[in-house]
Amino acid sequence: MSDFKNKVVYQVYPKSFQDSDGDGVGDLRGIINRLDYLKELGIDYLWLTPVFSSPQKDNGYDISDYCKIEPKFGTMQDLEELIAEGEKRGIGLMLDMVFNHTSTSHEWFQRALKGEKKYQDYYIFKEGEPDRIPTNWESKFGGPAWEYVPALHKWYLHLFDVTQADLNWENPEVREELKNVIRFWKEKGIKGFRFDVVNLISKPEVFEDDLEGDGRRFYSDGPRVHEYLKELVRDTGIEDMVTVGEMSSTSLRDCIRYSAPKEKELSMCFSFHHLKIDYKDGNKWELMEPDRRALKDLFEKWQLQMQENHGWNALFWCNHDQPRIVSRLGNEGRYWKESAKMLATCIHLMRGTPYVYQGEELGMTNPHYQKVSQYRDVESLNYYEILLREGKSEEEALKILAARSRDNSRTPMQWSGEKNAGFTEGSPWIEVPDNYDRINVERERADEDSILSYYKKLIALRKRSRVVSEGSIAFLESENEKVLAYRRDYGEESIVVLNNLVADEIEIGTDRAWEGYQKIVGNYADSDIKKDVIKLKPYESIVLER
Ligand code: TEU
Repeated sequence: MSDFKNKVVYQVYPKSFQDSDGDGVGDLRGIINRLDYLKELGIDYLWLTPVFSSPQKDNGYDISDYCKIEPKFGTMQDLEELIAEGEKRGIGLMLDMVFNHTSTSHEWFQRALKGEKKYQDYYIFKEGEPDRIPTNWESKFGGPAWEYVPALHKWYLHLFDVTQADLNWENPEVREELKNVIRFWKEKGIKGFRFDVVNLISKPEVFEDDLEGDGRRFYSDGPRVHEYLKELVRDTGIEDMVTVGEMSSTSLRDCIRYSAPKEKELSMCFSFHHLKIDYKDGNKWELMEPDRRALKDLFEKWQLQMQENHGWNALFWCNHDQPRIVSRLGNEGRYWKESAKMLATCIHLMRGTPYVYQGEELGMTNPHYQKVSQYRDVESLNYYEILLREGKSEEEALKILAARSRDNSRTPMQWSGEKNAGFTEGSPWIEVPDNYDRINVERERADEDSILSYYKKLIALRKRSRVVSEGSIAFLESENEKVLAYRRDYGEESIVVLNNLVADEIEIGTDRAWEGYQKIVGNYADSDIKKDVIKLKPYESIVLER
């Protein structure tokens, strides 16, 4: 496995990063123009969400050709230039492989629709009557997971949008096709891959109704998933590349297997349990205050078990599917800056590889849209209708979207205080939040105390400190749900990390774990550190080193 422990990955959502041609949609050329910014930040890998040919029903996660570039984003030459220009700056490109499904516009699906048996076997088609749906499973974007094709007299499975048909991994020809996609991109000089919902690829032998849930228990970490991953990695020779699997509703046991080096599957996994701590009864569409006790317990459990079993965590708060973390667990008002830095500290110094999602390093917030017409995401638009049908008022439904919509993170990158935050000369495909005059790269770059400057510090610390990249982890203050505290050790080197998760002042004893340590990083200039007690200010983070 390659050495990724001291690396940091930056995620770009191309549609919203930088527009170079004034059509209001970000593009590859825009990213090339911003590479110096990423180099300055100190990141090692750039993960691009899908830029392949796609009708864009799900912003590129509906792929119609895995080896072509969507013209909205640019050309193959642009991508090659991005690879080469990245390389010059020590930044490797990671592409997003959406292998659980293709767009129904993909040639394979189109040929299946025309009756070609070979291509029908590429997908999960079930013979049947229009009034007898094969199972009661639900799509992750709302509604049934099956769609009927009258001309074929068959249903097909789509765990996501109706235009995203699930591939049949049981079919060895499908697996070969997908391996060829990896080979194609590897040849171009791609340095790593992110695999979209890759723990959903193996479906059960028998398709049956789920009497307890929406069907996910039958296909999450499915029966042959480990076998398929091993085969894919082995046959494409990507064991030494950085690979991360997105694992939907996964188990800790499976994540250990996906990421333990001896298994030769992936470098690391994204899991989402820590981002469901404000879902009421596990339901994303029911609001609840964040349960910090649960958050702490999850971090402790996953960090310690992964450590014990040689698994490796991807560390993250934000991505293109999650609301902005400062709006969610931090404070958008008085403690905006402190809380954004504190949240960064929590993640960056644990055991694993940190991911920064575009704009997170600025403390970008949710946009607080007021009208349904401001939303673009297929999931948000579907759920808005579902919530109304369930009897919620428009006002309630909008409140839920404002907290939960994936569009919260998809607003344009805030580069400057100029028109459209410097994202586009044209009219942006999705509205820019109002606060761009205050929260933007130009301002934060010039400010040593900014959130951006703080991210640079954390990234630089990982580069110089083996204890951050390789050290063991042990948790402190386990009983205190307002504090996330841990210690990392590597040989003689050691750091203690203390994070106040709330706006209260908190005193901690922590068995005086900081004796002989000195503060090296923090989000307040002065800290109240005494021999027996540390007083943490609202959202204060202190990193101490021995
Ligand atoms: O997301 C997988 C996924 O299930 C979620 O993050 C999903 O958006 C959320 O749980 C719904 O509440 C991946 C991609 O990251 C996402 O953008 C795609 O839409 C999805 O797969 C389908 O490819």
